[in-house]
Amino acid sequence: QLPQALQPTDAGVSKSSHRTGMTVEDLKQAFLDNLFYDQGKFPALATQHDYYMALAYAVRDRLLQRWNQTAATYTAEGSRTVAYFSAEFLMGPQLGKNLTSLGIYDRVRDAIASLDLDLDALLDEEPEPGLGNGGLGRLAACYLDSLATLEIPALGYGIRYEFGIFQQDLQDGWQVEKTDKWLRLGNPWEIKRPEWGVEVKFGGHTDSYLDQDGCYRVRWVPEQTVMGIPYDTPLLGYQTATANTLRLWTAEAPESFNFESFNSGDYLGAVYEKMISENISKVLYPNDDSAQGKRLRLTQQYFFVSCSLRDMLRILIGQELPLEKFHEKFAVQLNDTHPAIAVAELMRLLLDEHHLNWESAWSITQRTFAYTNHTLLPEALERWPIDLFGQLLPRHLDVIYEINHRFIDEVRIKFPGDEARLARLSLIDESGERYIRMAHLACVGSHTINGVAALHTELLKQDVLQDFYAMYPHKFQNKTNGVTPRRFMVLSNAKLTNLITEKIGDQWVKHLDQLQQLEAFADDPDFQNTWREIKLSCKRDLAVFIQQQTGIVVDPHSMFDILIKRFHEYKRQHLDVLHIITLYNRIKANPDIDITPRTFIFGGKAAPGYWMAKLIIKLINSVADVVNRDPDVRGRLKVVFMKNFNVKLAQRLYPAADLSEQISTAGKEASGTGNMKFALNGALTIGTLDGANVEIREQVGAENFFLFGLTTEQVYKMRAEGYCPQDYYQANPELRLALDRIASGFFSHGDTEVFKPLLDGLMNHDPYFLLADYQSYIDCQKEVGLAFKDTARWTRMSILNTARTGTFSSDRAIQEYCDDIWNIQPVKVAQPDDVPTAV
Ligand code: NTF
Repeated sequence: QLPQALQPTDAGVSKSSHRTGMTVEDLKQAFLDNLFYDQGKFPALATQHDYYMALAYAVRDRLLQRWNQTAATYTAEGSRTVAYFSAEFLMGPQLGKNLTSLGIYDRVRDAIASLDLDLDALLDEEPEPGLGNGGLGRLAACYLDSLATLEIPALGYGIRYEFGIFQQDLQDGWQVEKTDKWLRLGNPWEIKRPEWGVEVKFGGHTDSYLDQDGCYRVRWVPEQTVMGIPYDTPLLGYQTATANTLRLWTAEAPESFNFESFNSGDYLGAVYEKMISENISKVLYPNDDSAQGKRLRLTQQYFFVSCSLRDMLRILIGQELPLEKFHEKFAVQLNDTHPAIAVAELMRLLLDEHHLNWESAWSITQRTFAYTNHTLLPEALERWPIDLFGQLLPRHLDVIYEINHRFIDEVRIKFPGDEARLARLSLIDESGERYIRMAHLACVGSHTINGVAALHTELLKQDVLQDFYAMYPHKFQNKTNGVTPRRFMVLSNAKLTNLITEKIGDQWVKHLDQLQQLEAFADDPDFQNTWREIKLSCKRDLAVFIQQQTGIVVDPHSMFDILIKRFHEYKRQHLDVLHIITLYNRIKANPDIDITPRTFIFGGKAAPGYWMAKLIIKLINSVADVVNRDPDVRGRLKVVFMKNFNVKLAQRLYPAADLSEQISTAGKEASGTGNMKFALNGALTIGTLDGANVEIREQVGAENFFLFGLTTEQVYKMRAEGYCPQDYYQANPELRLALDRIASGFFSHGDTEVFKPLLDGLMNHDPYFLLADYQSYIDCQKEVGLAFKDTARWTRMSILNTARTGTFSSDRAIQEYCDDIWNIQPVKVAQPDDVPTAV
């Protein structure tokens, strides 16, 4: 019990206005103080980065007040808490986001301007924390924003990778990877908490013993120990006092030196252990949608999961709650199978370290976890070779065998005599080399399993997880993804935000359904004009940026046709390329042809080992070279590849888009979230009936969505009946010409070899049905071109897209998780009294 004087969270804290105050004068003073006292610089020596840091610390001071207040409230109330376990959090830059959340963006701009500095330039200094690959990591970040905004007690748990997703460069049109040294100049948003470090063990063997009570127990005798050190980042909700925590773990050696080696004169040997330990959190695996069974990857997963569960036990015990209440205190969401080892680790902790019996431990475990699946691709389902797993986590292997044993008994009762089913459901794949199936562990160990879009959840039930659906139908739910309007509208599209707020007030930012009120203005010529002017102005901004970055001049009046996402064959970036080549060929054959001018913009990274995806990037750049240089198509076609697509760049692209390309093969994209960000910003979609496209189309209306392509059913049928891409090639002269042009070396300085693997793949297998969907796509694009010329119609469609996509807010998604999966309520945190009401 603390003495009374130390009870308040801000006890003894200086309340002087430059530390917490929100006036322009306070903010300016705080900035100058930080420059002097934290950066140790005066203006003549300070770099732009020093200015950024000084400002970031000034903003962090304001967050800290709310953060401590939040922690104190949660502690006092013993609040039920969501723990979001994710190997990836693609947070994006924090400064602008925090200014928006605090409601001080304009004031800070003024404060900075009064010192003859430019806020945009300082915002640009922030390195991107790229701790994720793509959709899955960005979804986690949107969800943390909604959790704080909805005032739900939550912790994000993950890994503080020293190197995030690689920086993509281009050389001769090929992707080249560079390490991402995001921490080089320091990270002002995090606070290291070494006092909450935990030990994590690996390797060794298990043995058994009888304890004092004569109970048979298993002991894990590990071989290696590393320390997990937490770094905390505050996450402030939008104009609330709730600041939740993102807690990311760094691996350190327990001792900097191995003194035995040190004393024997083996200096290098002495630091070896430190080096090996620190490798664990060194780098993010750059693969999205593929699992490779690498030892370091399993080590990373176990490392952060073990640290996090131990941290949660510390919190539980600190609040004097019994272990039996673990699942009442915490709801854990497993973001895909990456943290699924948590099921075995919590069992181990409860059994071996806290001596609960199996039944109690299992009941707590199952009531703690829920599992989200994010992919239908078979190659992305994680499996670990038994040998590797057993070497690293011998005790967990025992626990998994026991879980499996009991689970298989359950299956036998429900489906007597069905041996084939047992083999399919088993946590161990025994069809060849033996593997542990992490999705199966997650399904058995969780109370709820969800997909991320309606179609995806149906396909999980019918296909990928059909045996689990037969076993546990009550566990399955759908939770369609969502995106945060704070980052992807308020922060990134200030112009549209202001227009919308003028028309319908500012409540839509937290209640995105209210965008519906914009429908009333969809045909209002004045509103339409303003809407168009804003889009044009965003396009102008982007055009300037494109010229700076690439040297390519683009016309803001042309249609901005954008495809940005990770590179993968199923996402079919090369189908877009076939459209570009088709238009190009048409113009070459008929120079006077009437074609709606377009600027094709691409962005996205390919996994470094995914050779075909890299070849598609090369193809885009090769086609761009020819098209952009050809005077015959000038003013009609431009092709731009923006390198190093990340959250920062995304924020420039969504507001400037006319057309959003969502063209994956039906049945392959789990949901997509870029599709939602585009529609929210008034872009129209050309897309297949895949992932959340289906629901976007339902919401915006079929007449405001450009649909093409095979349905999932048709794709399945065609695959079953035998699909022959050659037939399409033979029958379609335009398709043939497009493919032949690539093959002839026309886009590759006469080199007929470079794109051969890509073309051979398309002609002979085409597993993603590009050739089958080609004509439908081309026809649909023609419609798009015509619609764009009818500006009033296009503008109306654009307004309706924004107006009708409110349901794709991550607030809606998180509310559903709270109600249907986590059973958790908001907790009100008091606003600090000295905050002037937000502007
Ligand atoms: C991605 N999955 C899916 O490919 C997207 O369709 C989906 O929108 C996001 O998850 C978020 O749910 C992955 O990134 C992964 F890693 F699971 F393959």
